[in-house]
Amino acid sequence: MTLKEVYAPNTDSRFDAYKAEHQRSITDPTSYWGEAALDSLSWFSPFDTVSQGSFIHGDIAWFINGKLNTCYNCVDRHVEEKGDQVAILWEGDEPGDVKEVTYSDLLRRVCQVANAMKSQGVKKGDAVTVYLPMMVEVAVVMLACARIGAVHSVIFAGFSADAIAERIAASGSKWYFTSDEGKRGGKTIPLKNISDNAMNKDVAKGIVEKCFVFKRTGGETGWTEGRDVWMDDLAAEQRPYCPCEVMDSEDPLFILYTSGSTGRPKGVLHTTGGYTLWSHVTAKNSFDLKEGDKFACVADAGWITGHTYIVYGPLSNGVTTFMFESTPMYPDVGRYWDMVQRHKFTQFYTAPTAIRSLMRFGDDEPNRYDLSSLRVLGTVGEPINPEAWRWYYEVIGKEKCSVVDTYFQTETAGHVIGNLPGVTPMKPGSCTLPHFGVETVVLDAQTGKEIEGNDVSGVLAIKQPWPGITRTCLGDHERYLNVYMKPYPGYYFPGDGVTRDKDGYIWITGRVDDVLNVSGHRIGTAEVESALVAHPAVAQAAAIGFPHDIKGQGICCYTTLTNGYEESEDLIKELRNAVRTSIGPFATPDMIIPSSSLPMTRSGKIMRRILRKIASGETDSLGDITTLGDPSIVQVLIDKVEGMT
Ligand code: 6R9
Repeated sequence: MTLKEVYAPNTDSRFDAYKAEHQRSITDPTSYWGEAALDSLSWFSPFDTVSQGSFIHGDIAWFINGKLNTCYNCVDRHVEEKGDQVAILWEGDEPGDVKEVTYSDLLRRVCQVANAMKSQGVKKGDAVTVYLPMMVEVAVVMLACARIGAVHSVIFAGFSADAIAERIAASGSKWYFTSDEGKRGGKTIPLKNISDNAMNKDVAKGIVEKCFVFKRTGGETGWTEGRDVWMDDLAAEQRPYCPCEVMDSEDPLFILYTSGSTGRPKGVLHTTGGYTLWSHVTAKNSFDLKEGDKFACVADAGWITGHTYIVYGPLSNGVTTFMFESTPMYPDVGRYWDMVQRHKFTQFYTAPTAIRSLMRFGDDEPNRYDLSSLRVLGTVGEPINPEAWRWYYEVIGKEKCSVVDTYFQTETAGHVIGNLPGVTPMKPGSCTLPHFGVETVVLDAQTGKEIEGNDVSGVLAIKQPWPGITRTCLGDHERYLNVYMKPYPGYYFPGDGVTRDKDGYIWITGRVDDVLNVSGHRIGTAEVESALVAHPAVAQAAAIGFPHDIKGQGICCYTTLTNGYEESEDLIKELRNAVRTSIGPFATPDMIIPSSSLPMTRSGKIMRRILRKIASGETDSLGDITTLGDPSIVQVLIDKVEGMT
């Protein structure tokens, strides 16, 4: 493989134009975003002020008094000119099981579901929980909510009943969507039954008034008369036109729960004008969207990547968006490339973990397929290692496609850092430079002072509000201020470490808080630990991330057992299961290490730094362990971890 540092297409003038436009966007955000909002979105009535508020006060608002509807922007406005164009191209678990939904079809289906919801009493401002597999209906329901002003709270279909129950309770959601079952990788997932379990948990009991169920497999499910409604039947009875609710720019569009370093998952809230604009412009700029494109983001709709880059971003741009029900490995490891060949995708967007796992099977697999339709390859979720980047660029993109490394978070709505295809010279492993309107800085973690110049490291922060920034955590504005705004007053703090290299390029070095990133899934160590200590056998638990070849990070849990419990294979299985049932299978620990004690300072604080080193096998750089209450425990743990790996 060639080992170039910079992959620079001949883009000098375009790169200069980016720099000039970026400069204008941060020096005069009012005129920049005012113009962009009017150019990109359709408003029922325009805003009178572009933005107000600050990070210091946490009172950010954009496009004040502007009225619009997100569903109108994603569907209605495209129908006249391209009603017959495919809006959503869906491929099911089995290869070749394909559905095409045109913009006209989509409008009718969204309207019918919106009317069905209204007929059952769903109102503007109501929270609606959505626990659906990757079927077209997940997009239809999101858009139907947006149409009538209901606030969707989509829960990734890999979450457990406990996790759903907690989210139903937190949002007070009277309305719930699911399907009988889901299909994934040849397996059937009993989504309705999991949902029933969730709705019956103590915290959630009696909250859901109506549970709307779509049919996916026709499998048997439990049924609660009076609460459960077959949505396909109810929707079919409805008129296929439903007027759009006139939404204020700052009316909530959705909440999405995500993990933080402490406490329970937080409901990140996004609003109508700012979110819709951010998803529109970032989808367009990052992926160079053009008329007729077939854009494939193979994430799950239950994460922010799916919200912004399967549903809202591509649809507001009027291209064809792809929805994928299956996995990259089913029925074989050529699945992605087979779909590129059959559907002729123009963009393909996935996560480093998927690239790494496919790379292991060699170049022959992708080389069997015609991938020449591709123009842009995207990556998201974690830093991409240069080796995986080069494989993506050379073997998948044949050195003809741009690889866009897109850095963002649930809280940022869409991309905030990332190269623009054909514009920004690329460096494998660097997410390069900020998007328009985003002013990034490197701060000294201790002093909070900006570090000037290049070739420096620190923590990442953003210096001024952009339209897509989350406005609050549902029901807990204090937490919003504490997590994002107060650590470094005057800045937004995403929680990531960063290096700015000699050319001013940004390299994300990973979370600096207690948040793990496992296969691109964000998991709080506190969530894993509370799942473990809820088990009677566990007295104490510390969950630690360690480098993992495929997943990026694996989870290692150190535990001390309560008196009377003995370490055994069965107990470890049980504890692993406790985490699966509390969060979901994607959070299953890789290692569980029971021990008689954990390394603690004399004041009783668990020394995570040491646990991290032991889990990573970096035992020759443990640092000072003399401050530990019982230094001998360190060798015991080293031996246990070595015995497991
Ligand atoms: C989109 C998404 C956010 C965290 C974020 C960071 C990591 C995401 C990245 C990246 C390096 C990239 N992250 N994209 N790190 N390079 N291109 O994943 O949202 O689930 O909220 O996670 O993911 O650590 O802070 P979310």
